[in-house]
Amino acid sequence: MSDLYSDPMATAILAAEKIAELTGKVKHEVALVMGSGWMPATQALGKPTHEFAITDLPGFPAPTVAGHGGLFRSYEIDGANGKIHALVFLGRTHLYEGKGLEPVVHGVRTAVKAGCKVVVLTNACGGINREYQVGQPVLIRDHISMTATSPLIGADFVDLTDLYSKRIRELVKKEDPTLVEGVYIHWRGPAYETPAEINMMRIMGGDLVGMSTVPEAIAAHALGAEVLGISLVTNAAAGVTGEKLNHIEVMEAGKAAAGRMGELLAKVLKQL
Ligand code: 8IG
Repeated sequence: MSDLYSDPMATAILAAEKIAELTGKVKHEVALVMGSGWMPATQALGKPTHEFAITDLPGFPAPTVAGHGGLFRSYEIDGANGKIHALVFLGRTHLYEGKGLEPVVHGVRTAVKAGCKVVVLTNACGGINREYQVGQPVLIRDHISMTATSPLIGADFVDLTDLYSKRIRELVKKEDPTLVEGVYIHWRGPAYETPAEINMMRIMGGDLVGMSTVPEAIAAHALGAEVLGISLVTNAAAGVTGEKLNHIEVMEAGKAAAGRMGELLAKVLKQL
């Protein structure tokens, strides 16, 4: 018996086989991981053909944060080049939950093993860049990891030069020329940053800060998938406005922007 920690790849293959069995679809082509506040955006994708609890699949722990409901859905979407089968994960495991990185990246590994060649990672995050507005989506151009850890183990010296696919970013910007790009900093959390830490991050070249996405991007890329990252700025990062950060307000800002995010996602999927 393999398990997630002793053999993450074998467990991802088991989970992918279970998805094929549950959905009757041998393959999915695209995966979307929906961050907090992005759930309502999935309405723009139409009706899913299937929905299951994520815990129906091998290797997934139950989520621990309110608003991060653990579900996965299968969609059939009309794309420019025929039907696209999309896997959508609602809710994710975060590094700050203390379960290690295996559960954090299990969803994207499962998706790639289920056939997905493109992985779209969405998140809600803090804006370091003073030009960003709350409710604004930003394409992730690159990242800085501040967690001193990696989902990869062993001599897996993966190149990350084009981690956030330039090809897909250009496609998305053609659909929505108002989109800007930024550098996402991964912070373990669960505490938000201090104002001094945000200042440091700005000097380092960070535009966005959050507690997800980076391990999943690395794990998906290491398995050969193309990655698109989209951040929704739901608060100004610590010290930017002088206001304190509040998880409830952050979730509300996500809900308010869901309409625009939904349209954006639908456009993105049609292009892939
Ligand atoms: I939403 O300001 C959200 N997630 N680290 N900092 C970090 N994560 C976040 C923030 C933020 N806002």
